[in-house]
Amino acid sequence: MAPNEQLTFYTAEYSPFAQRVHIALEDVHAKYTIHQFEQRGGKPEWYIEVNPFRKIPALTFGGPAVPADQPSSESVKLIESAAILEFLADVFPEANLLPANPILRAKARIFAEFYRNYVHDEFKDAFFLANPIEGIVAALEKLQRLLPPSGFAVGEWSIADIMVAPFLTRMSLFLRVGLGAYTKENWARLVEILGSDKFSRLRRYISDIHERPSFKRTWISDERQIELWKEHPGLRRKANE
Ligand SMILES: N[C@@H](CCC(=O)N[C@@H](CS)C(=O)NCC(=O)O)C(=O)O
Repeated sequence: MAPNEQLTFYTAEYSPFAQRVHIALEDVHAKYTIHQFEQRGGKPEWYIEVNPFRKIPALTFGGPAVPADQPSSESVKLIESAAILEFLADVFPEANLLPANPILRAKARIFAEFYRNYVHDEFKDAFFLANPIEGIVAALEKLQRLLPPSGFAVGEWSIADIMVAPFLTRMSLFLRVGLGAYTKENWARLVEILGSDKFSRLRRYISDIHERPSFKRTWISDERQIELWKEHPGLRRKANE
């Protein structure tokens, strides 16, 4: 399969799932066209041809070069960020987004699965639903345990890190500026716990993510992130704090 086929990436500025794909596109040095949706929800009718669920991210691969809002029936339509990352790792093997060693490959997928199955919902529950913070603290502690003493999830940067990067960095940002549905008291506790020595390895990991060129290139500014996420009804602090 030729890595130089046409690629069109459908995204929106705020989207962490889409940022996963954006990071990988940068890591593999792909040539791609970006189609950016301006707001959450309300995708146009033509987009059903690309993603029947009208979600972002999506990628079209191959077929003729056409305007992004007139997708060709000849291109392959790819959806679901985790599957797209695997696809890009396969099509651009020289980028080493998945290690060659089968044990490390399995570990990369385990890390990603762990995040998906045990951390993601705790993040949403604590930050968007104001659930008790113990869940996210315990989940992050376990995620931290999966990390090697230094470096990325399986040593070198891989799809494991790309899967978690947009979420852990948003979590840090939200905490830094107090954006979340949690009460002020729970916010302060969370800041204290995650700032303690116990979480120094996770903090180092998040700061290493921030330093990755592909991450930097795909992260809109902190100010813009805050502006976009402030609009999210779930992140507003409950009145009865
Ligand atoms: N499981 C999907 C989740 C995609 C998803 O939920 N995308 C959100 C944006 S982060 C979305 O498209 N929401 C509807 C919208 O923005 O119109 C994936 O991994 O790609």
